[in-house]
Amino acid sequence: METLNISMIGVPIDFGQMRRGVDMGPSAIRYAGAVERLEALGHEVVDEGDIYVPNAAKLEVHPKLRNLGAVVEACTKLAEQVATAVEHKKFPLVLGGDHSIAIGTLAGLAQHYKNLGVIWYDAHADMNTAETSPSGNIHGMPLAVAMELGHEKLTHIGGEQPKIDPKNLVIIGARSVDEGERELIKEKGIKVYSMHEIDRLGMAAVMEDALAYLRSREIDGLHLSLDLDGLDPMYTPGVGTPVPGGITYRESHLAMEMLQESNLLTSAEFVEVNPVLDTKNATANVAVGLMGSLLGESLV
Ligand code: 4U7
Ligand code: MN
Ligand code: MN
Ligand code: MN
Repeated sequence: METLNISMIGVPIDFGQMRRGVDMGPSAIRYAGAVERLEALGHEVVDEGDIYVPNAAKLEVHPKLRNLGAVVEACTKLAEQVATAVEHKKFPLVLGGDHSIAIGTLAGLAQHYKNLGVIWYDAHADMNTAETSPSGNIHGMPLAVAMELGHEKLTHIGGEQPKIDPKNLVIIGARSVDEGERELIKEKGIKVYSMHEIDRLGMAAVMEDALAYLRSREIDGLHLSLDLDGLDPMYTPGVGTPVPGGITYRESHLAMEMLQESNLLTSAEFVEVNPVLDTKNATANVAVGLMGSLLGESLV
């Protein structure tokens, strides 16, 4: 296994949605032993601390994009820090915070990777715009933004160009997809392995297929964006938008192990951990276990 120089970046933001507490996600993940777990695998880990998140009440508000100003400011800083990490040959490991932070992560990665692959492990498709969103919550919009759809203040973070090619995107675990998102998936030809495919084919076949697909796209980097609500809430109860019928704990470890074996992975983020909604920090503990499998732990 290749050992990495990991740059761990926390983003304590809860402004991309309405339930407070997900801003404590980075602390909860650190408390669950993320740094020690990865160092034990031989990786060099530099915990860069947290990105500054301004007080949303003092910044621009928008009727259909909740806390727009604060999300833009935090994501702009995150994009810069991720880009710097990649420049220095480091592996960015971003800790959320709600999923709006992926706008910054993808904008940062796009500075370097010109044909980035993305695995979006999530119950949701996160592809709404202000026009299609039922909630106005930006954590439901990062993939649309990365495809240059949505408010310019968001799409122009890290430059005006689209940050990902929809054909390089694979969504795994979807089971709550809005009408506008469904249309976009069809229109852009996005590869989705919903719970239906996971049930029918099994996670091993899904991951094999997903990785073969991404290889065929000749990607120059691969980012994993893992929303803890991708798993069933029985394993990860500390999330803001739980959806039953999700991916199991073992299936998730297998997916991470297969990603490690692929040798394709160049960055990752773990988001939506809300310890306030949790019991005994269960969700952060699962997140750290998955990080372990993703970055080289094996059972024997
Ligand atoms: B998450 C939702 F309507 N689609 O847009 C929306 F169901 O980052 C949920 O995946 C979004 O947790 C969930 O508000 C965003 C809703
Ligand atoms: Mn989700
Ligand atoms: Mn534009
Ligand atoms: Mn999400």
